[in-house]
Amino acid sequence: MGSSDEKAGLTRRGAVGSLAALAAAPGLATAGTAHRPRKAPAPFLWGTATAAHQIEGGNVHSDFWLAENVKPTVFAEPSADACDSYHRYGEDIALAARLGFNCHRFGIEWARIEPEPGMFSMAALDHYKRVIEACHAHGLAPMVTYSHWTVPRWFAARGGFTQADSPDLFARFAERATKHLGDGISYASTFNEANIQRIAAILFAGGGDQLRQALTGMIGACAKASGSDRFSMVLFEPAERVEPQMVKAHHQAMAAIKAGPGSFPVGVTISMQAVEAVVPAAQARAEALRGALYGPWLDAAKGADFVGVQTYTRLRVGPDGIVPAPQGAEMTEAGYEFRPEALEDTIRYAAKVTGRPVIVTENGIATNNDARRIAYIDQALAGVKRCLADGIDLRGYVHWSLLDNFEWISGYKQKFGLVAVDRTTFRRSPKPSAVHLGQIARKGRP
Ligand code: IFM
Repeated sequence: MGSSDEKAGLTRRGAVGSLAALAAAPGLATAGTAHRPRKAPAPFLWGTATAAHQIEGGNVHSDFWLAENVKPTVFAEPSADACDSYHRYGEDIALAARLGFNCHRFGIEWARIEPEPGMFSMAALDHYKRVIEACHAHGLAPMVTYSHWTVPRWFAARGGFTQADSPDLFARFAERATKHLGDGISYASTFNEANIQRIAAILFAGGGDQLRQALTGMIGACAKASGSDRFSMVLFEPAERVEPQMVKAHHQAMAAIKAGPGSFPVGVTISMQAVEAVVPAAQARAEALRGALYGPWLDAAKGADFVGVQTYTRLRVGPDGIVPAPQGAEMTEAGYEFRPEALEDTIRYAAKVTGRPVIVTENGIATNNDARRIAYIDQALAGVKRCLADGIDLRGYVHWSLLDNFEWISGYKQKFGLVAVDRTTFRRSPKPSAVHLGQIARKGRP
């Protein structure tokens, strides 16, 4: 006989059990059964997000590892050991649970699971099984990202998602991973920020010709090092070259994941920044930009169980195109405007366009001033609250990120974490913002 809490399903373990069960219940369960009435409201998801390459360390079979280490490279520094989370995942998960969260978003790394074409590593799959088990042991619902930008080096060297058969290869990986891990998964997304090429085009435009040349040099060096005439990385391709195959890959992977084992909601996450016209005359242009940036993937998400919204700032549009932040605006360490209000806008837009449940799968700020992180969180959550009050089907808030980590081409300088990581000892030190958000999470509804 368990305690009365256990009987009532109120223990942390019980809460996750019921999360998984409710996830599989009507409402968020499957696109096919979406119109059945919900039996009971699922607990609001409160979590932190991470990505395999950004925290694990030693991701040597991935395309990014090569790109970080060739010359020339656009990376400020290599990922190297990252946060050593490949070995310290247990510590990370226990910490997230202690802080008060009920969900943990992390990635499984294709390059580790399939380091050579068709060669699947049971050791890597078992590793991720242990990560999932650790989540359950600590009362966290595992939310798994199947692809967070990195691909196996062999896949990049054959042309990545520019190739017509790339959806089959991605779906094969998704199928093998799900066969091994599906039983324990509570939520999954196929791609992280599937539309990243469209956002990167805006971000990278600031780097001008110099960045473009450096990118060409780096990709050429990667191709040469791989004995290939090409090397295709998700982050650095123009959308037109990869998006059609990635959309197919999403659908095929979703079908492979749905084949089980396991029965859990599957979505796709989209980088969605608010898009605002600075004058009425720019309204049509702003709408057109919003449609171009998010449209194809919001369409794809209409057939998914949820849409993952990932918001950091806003884009301002004038009659001639994107304009800078207003003079004197507070800027984050990532170089864009401090704009927590953007989240409310993107949640509303994603819900309206897709008609699907929304989960905020990322939202956060790069700052060395943790008091500004707390202010950012509070203002973003005020928007979350208004969305819920208006009846928007919003199922959770997952903050980017649990740890200070490898911020892609910027290296380790930008601090998005609720928890600081010593770069030599890997010691984790929660910041006041971690305690702050954890306390909010413990209360349940925002
Ligand atoms: O670090 C990234 C993450 O990998 C994807 N979304 C945005 C984050 C902050 O830039």
